[in-house]
Amino acid sequence: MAVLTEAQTEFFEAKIARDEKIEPRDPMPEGYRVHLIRQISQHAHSEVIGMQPEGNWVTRAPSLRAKLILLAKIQDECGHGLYLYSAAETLGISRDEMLAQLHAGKAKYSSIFNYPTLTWADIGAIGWLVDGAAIVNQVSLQRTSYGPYSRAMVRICKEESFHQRQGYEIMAQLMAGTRKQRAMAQDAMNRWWAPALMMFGPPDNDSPRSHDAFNWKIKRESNDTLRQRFIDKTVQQAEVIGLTIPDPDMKFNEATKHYDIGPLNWKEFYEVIKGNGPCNRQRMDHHIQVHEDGAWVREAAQKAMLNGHKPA
Ligand code: BYC
Repeated sequence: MAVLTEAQTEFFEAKIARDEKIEPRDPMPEGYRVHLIRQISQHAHSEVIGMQPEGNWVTRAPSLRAKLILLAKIQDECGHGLYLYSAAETLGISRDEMLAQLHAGKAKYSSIFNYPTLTWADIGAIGWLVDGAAIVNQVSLQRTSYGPYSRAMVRICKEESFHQRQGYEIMAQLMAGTRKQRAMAQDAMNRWWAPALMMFGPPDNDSPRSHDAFNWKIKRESNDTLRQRFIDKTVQQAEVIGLTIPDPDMKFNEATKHYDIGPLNWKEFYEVIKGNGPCNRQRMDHHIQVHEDGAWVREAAQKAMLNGHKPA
């Protein structure tokens, strides 16, 4: 780990002050590099682990059209993981190291993917609420200070907006259906609403990483600001299709022009990110198993590369 010279520190700070992107070969403080590796690798792991709850419904999608769209969405998530692992690799960590950290429980992934997908409506709720929340966070991250991360976000956001509409379409179709279908959609809404709000991270007064993240312009808006933006957008979308927000305390605040919500269960959030959510064990076991099963593919690909074969 090289300590920056005074001139290098000045160069880095001047670029940050001018809102210019930091690029892989630029001098950067060690803390900045480590902070980014943590966040980008956790973001990548989230995309990849996020394929599991959706994959649960590929064979049971209610039509060929729904199945094709779901498959395309899951493939997109895999692609997002790849852009993000590549962005993190520019900071001097290998993909193997990132995966080892995930498997050892040292790297987190988004809390949201530790909840089960019990019905087809959950696929709608994930697309609409989870991808919807991800977009709000990621649009903000397009302005992050690290060039490769920022550019990955631009590309990812374009695809996420299609995902969000895919989910909303499923919810709208169910809400236009039978009493049983409407109940199924509402049940999914009831189970996914609070976990989706907690995706934005802990409240601002309990967010230890935010201070550095703001100084280095990695984070451009706070957890609570983004959470509120998502709430304001989503309440109206729910109303249009007749879904009820599962929060008896929620009300529109005339003074602030925002929706106020009731308390969230942060104890549950911390349990989930500690590994004690409903599906943590299942998600990690599956990831490790598939990684081990795929070892021969990685070995064969590496040997082929060493023998001079270029990927197609
Ligand atoms: N889940 O100080 P804080 C998708 C951790 S996937 C788990 O506020 P920060 C999709 C946090 O890491 C989209 N852990 O941290 C894919 C920290 O612990 P460590 C995923 C969380 O970094 C498939 C501690 O709590 N998006 O779209 O300033 C299908 C304190 O938090 C969570 C991203 O990853 C959480 N929800 O802010 C469908 C976005 N929240 O690391 C959809 C990129 C907090 O110190 N990440 N923690 O051990 C970020 O924007 C920020 O890292 C966060 C947290 C806003 C999440």
